[in-house]
Amino acid sequence: MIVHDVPVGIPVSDADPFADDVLEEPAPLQAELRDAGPVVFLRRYGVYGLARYEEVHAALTDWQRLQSGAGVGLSNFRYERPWRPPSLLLEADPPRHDAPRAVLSRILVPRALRRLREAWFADAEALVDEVLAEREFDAVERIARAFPLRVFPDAVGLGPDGRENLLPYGDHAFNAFGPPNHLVEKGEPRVAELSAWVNAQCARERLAPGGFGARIWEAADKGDITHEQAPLVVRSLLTAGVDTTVHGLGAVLYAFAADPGQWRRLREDPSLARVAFDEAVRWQSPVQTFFRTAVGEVEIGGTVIPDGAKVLMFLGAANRDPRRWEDPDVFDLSRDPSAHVGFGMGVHQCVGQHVARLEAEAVLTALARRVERFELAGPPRRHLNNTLRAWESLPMRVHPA
Ligand code: HEM
Ligand code: OVM
Repeated sequence: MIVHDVPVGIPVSDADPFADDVLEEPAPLQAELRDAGPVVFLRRYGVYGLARYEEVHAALTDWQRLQSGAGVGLSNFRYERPWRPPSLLLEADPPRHDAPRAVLSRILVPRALRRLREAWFADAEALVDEVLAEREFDAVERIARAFPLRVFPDAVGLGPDGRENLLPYGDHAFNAFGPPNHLVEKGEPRVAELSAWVNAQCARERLAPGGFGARIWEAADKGDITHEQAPLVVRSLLTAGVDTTVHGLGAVLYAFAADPGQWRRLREDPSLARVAFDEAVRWQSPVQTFFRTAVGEVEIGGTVIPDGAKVLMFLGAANRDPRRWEDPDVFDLSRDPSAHVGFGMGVHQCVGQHVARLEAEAVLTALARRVERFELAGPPRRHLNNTLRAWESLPMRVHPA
């Protein structure tokens, strides 16, 4: 273990937030870090951790002093070469961030998604019919993975071949924000092959007319972004748009399986579907952490963070901070979860959140119509990732309505 010099006067932790046992169950460390103080030095990695809602929220909205351009993982692009050319959105700061961001947000705003709604609701109904024929199935495989893979690649305009590469590529990208541990090593043998496939799909000729991808290229024709930028903006969709929604759906399905009373409420009032999804995103935080890099000396909660230091924001801990949330560990449809930081906050706040919500609404609405109750039919298993909170398997038994 590398031990970094410790700054004076601030709480220090030797814990490893990326160790398997912490990834398996992060709650105890999150509570410890929140209670230790507004800023905690994580000696193993030499980074400054924020686990309270107030500080995480403030950090997310302070792009001037906490940059994303040096990477939003542990790796500091000021000193280390990124594993792939940096994202023009996630890993860029204003003003360079702004044009790619404006293009994607216009393509992914709710009114632009309206024409997908009917088709996605019909797809969800069809998928629910298929699984209901079985009574017992793995909800990760048959719903959480199956639905996004059924609708999202078509919406982007991808061809039929190679779609099985999307999840492994995203999984590695999210692992790569963490330290170079065994989870990153596990992904490395396939990085070249997966990256080559993803990069090839970003070319104009590969993207069907009318899809998100083609619209990005049209924005380049209009001069909103350059033609050199277009493929990297498409790459953002392919990197960030699949694993996140899969694990978001896994989170909400698990929540309802574990609490039949909440499922009854959703069935009584299916218009709660979106609140339910956001509450699940708060409660499980499919994206658990992101980093920033200090620009100059940055004071947070009385601690001066030196220029170039990495700051680790625990979104999952902030989303369960009892200083902000009443009974934070309870999944509760009667709360207003809308201020959660599970999609981030500020200029980088998830540009795909309306896509994620539409997918979830389609799935939950179809299930609410046809499923009286579901329950776990066996022990659920976690999928470990340095950044994502995920299920590998959710054995489910359903009782049709
Ligand atoms: C940004 C989470 C779904 C595309 C973010 C950020 C978070 C996040 C926390 C902020 C990053 C930061 O502040 O550094 C999630 C979760 C999702 C989800 C929990 C599902 C439940 C999606 C989808 C797409 C997408 C479906 C694409 C259609 C992006 C992109 C960014 C982003 C491109 C970068 C935005 C920017 O830097 O301006 N997401 N996301 N996400 N997300 Fe999502
Ligand atoms: C990107 C991106 C955005 C959000 C999350 C993410 C792998 C990637 O723009 O490539 O995770």
